[in-house]
Amino acid sequence: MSPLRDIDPEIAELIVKETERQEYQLEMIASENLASLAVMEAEGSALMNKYAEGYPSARYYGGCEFVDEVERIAIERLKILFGAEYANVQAHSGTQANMAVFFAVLNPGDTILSMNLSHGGHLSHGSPVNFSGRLYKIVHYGVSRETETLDYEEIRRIAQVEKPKLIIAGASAYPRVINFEAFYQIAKEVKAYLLVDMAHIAGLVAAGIHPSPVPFADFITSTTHKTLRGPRGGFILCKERYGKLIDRMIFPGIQGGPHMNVIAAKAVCFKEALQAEFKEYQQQVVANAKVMAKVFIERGFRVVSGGTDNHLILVDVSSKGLTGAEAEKILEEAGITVNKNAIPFDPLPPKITSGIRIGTPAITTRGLKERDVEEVAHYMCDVLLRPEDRKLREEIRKKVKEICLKFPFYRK
Ligand code: DSN
Repeated sequence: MSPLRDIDPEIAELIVKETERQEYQLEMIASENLASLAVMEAEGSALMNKYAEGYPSARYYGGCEFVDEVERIAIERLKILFGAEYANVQAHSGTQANMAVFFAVLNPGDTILSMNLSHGGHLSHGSPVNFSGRLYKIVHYGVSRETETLDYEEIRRIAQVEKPKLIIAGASAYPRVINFEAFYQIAKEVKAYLLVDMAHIAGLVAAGIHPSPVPFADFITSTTHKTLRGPRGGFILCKERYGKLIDRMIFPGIQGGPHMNVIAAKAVCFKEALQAEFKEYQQQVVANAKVMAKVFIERGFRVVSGGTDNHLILVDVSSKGLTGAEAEKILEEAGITVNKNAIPFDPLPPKITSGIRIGTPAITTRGLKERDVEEVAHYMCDVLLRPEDRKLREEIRKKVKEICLKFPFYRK
């Protein structure tokens, strides 16, 4: 930190504050995780200085011999990790990965069938405020009102009526297993391409805990920083026959130079994910989320779909007279970070919401196990059930800090 302190103490100080926030609070935003020091070292390396437009051995710049090797290693590891035919590791983000797939197979005005954002989908799957919603005709499926889970017969019905050119499976707030084979059958029946955006569950898929979309999808997009626990970034997997098309759509289609430092960090993340401990970690992530759901239900909260199969739960806090925004604030004051989140058929607007989304990837990285999560979940329920009690929030904040001191933030 010293060169930064010398040159820019203002930014240095803010980095220290944010690092301490992450270190002494419990991070339960379902899309966040804590990358290892090895990943951070690779991302903060001299590779960030290198321009390398193009692909290994076919660059528009000299001096690429070492970054070529880095990108080749990242691609090979990623293909092995997911058993995929083809991989592109240059996408700067999940949204860029999705954009490249759309540009590869769609023309403006074509129809996409995807999950409704308010039922757990994602902005880049066709929200009107996103490029995807502006360029394409979007038709949504959602979850069933009764079960709050995907109803594949209903998705089939919509697909048969709307005849989409692309179907997207994947979500950012869906706590249940997604049946990729069912999506594949539907896509085949209506002759649509199938894109699986597995950003949230990529780590679970890599560890074999969630069924893999690889045998079923034409294209798979993901980020690298959620359950996969790498740097912020994206990637695309596809069948060999689409590989060159996808490469061209990422560069020169929608991006310029790849971020070679980030690609190096992705390679490190993929190596970590190939280790046996990664599977144990992912199993613990799910076990911890199940405990979290159990406690919330025992304490009288309504949990969307009645529980979870993955790394997150959605709690309907309106069942206790709170809005999502209020619950997020109360938990923050108690040292616990979550995000307000729409629940299916939410009557409240997205900036208020009736729910909160709670994820276990980051706390599991710190080493919390079922007993610890049970304790934390009770603290969360305690403060949410007594929203007027500020003193209780201060007390819980101290307890949360003790837990944080017990479970290290930094990991080699
Ligand atoms: N914004 C991310 C999330 O929180 O789920 C998805 O990209």
